[in-house]
Amino acid sequence: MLGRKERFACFLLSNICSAWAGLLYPRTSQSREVQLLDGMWNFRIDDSPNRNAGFEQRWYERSLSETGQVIPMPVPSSYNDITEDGRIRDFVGWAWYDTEFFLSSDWANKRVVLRIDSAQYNAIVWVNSKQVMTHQGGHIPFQAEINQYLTVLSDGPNRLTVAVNNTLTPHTIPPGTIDWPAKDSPIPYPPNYFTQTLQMDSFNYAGIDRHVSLYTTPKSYIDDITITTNIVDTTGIVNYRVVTVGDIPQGDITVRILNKTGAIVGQGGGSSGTIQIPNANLWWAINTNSLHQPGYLYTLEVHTGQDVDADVYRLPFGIRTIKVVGRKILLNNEEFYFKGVGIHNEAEIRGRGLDYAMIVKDFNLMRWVGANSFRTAVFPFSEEWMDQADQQGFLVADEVPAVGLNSLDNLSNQTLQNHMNAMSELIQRDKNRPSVFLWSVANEPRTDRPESLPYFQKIINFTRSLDPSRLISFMCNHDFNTDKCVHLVDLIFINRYIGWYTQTGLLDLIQPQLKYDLDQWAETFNKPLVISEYGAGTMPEIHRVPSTVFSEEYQIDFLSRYHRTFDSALGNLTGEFIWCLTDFNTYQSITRVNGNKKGIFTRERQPKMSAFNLRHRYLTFNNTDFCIENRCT
Ligand code: GCB
Repeated sequence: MLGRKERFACFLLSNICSAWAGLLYPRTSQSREVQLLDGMWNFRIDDSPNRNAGFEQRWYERSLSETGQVIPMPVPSSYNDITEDGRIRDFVGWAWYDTEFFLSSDWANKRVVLRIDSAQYNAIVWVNSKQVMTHQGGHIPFQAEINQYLTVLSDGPNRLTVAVNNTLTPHTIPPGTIDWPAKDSPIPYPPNYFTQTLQMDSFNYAGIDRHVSLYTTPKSYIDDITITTNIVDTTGIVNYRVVTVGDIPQGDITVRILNKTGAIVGQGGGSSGTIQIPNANLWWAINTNSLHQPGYLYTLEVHTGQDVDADVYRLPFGIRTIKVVGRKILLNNEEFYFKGVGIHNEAEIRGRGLDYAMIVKDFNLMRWVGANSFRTAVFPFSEEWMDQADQQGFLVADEVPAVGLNSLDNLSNQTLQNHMNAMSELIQRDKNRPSVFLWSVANEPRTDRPESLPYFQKIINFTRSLDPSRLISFMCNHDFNTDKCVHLVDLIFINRYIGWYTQTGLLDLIQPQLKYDLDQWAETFNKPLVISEYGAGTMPEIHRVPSTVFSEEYQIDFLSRYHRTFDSALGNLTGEFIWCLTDFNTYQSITRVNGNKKGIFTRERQPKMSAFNLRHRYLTFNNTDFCIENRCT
């Protein structure tokens, strides 16, 4: 059952209520099986002039290979970087995929769910020529029960067809535009020529970039679980709520909490309740306090009965609290400072899509530099990625893809609906993660106009109504005296580029101007203040003494001045997130030489000199005397 606030939110926005169906990660158990459909699929783009041939000719009614020439396409991956064909890299419109699968006859009497963990941006899905689901928005899973479409359960293949469209409009999250040459333009263009303009620097990777899976549940099943936790003295308080579908009497639901060794440490019954765990192991962040074990997870195990038809689901969770007190952030009632990294990642790693090796590599890099937190800029990362944050103990600022809402035209009712939808899906997916301390509703939105206020009031209130237990903010690039919405947030995040986008090359201006800026924010708002981005573009192996922009020395000089200023403002500052962990691909522009180069690691995950600088800072926090040139005073 939905809570009162959630029902009210759904009443206001009836078209987003589907998001309140459960999004539990597919996990095997005594009652559930999972079959991955990842692999080599067939693929073709629809480059017909109106991009509509696939629908006009009903490509979903046959094998894609019968409709024209197909190429092999790995799923998961973004299709853009896979071929040598610039038309595929830069394609805008419907891209078509299909594959075939068999099911074990054991699945005949089970509920079968098809889940796509992310398709960028719009997707339509058919099973055996029948449309089974649609979804708008990348980076978030969507799923549907498909039993009625599986006409050939045991004696033939099933065909799965997916059409994905990466077109962004002024009202999508993120927004963009399609630009056509003026009809009366005297300048010649090829026939049917158009371009897509992005309002973010990241490359608009597209395709099915995370797992596709089938999983089973019993016919009556656990649809959703919500856990919130609290701490009283040394006792962990675990509140749980289980949503079931089908014929499951309340009294049949049992809940157990297991510790890391599998011992039962708490029990409950019914669809909601509170379980107390004396002397609880709390969930702590890594690289923060050596007395605390980072990432301690319990398991909540739910059974819907004892017989063979019962459903069983195991959900990892941590016991922790996160609070704002004045200008401080408290994790488990202890003051916390974010030694953070901003990451622009994952769906764009060489276009490979979800990649377990790269997830582990990037977590190893974060551990190595001594970070304790990161921001998923500027879209939600995969659940496999987020699992590592829970397990290793990184606090996460979890962001929806609302990047580039930089004109008032973007702040329409239609955008708001899409934005709320994206927020509710993200919260539904990540609401049980101890690592997530913050919902970031946007990156650098147009919040410096009075007209923006109602929009941001609505999206922030809506987010709070869905999850009052976490903090809410947006990444702000305006000034303390120009922003009109920052009073709505729980803690203030500011992106700053003094010495890069402004005052380029003028290192001596960084400390006085940044200090003034931080002091003004602190005096104006009695809220925690965090630097959510600061960074300088750096070409690896370009060296200059004295330093100049784009050299490795400039990045060090730039960062050192920021760090000194942060340290001089420590009472006012509750954390810093460097921009960014690794270089990443962007759309082509003359300000980006082969992508965004503000990484402290290259795209190949090798350190620039700055990585050593940050490592030294984070591992010996408060030691500010690390500077490769003696110009940091
Ligand atoms: C920003 C944006 C981020 C960009 C970054 C940059 O302000 O928030 O998405 O990647 O600057 O490096 O330009």
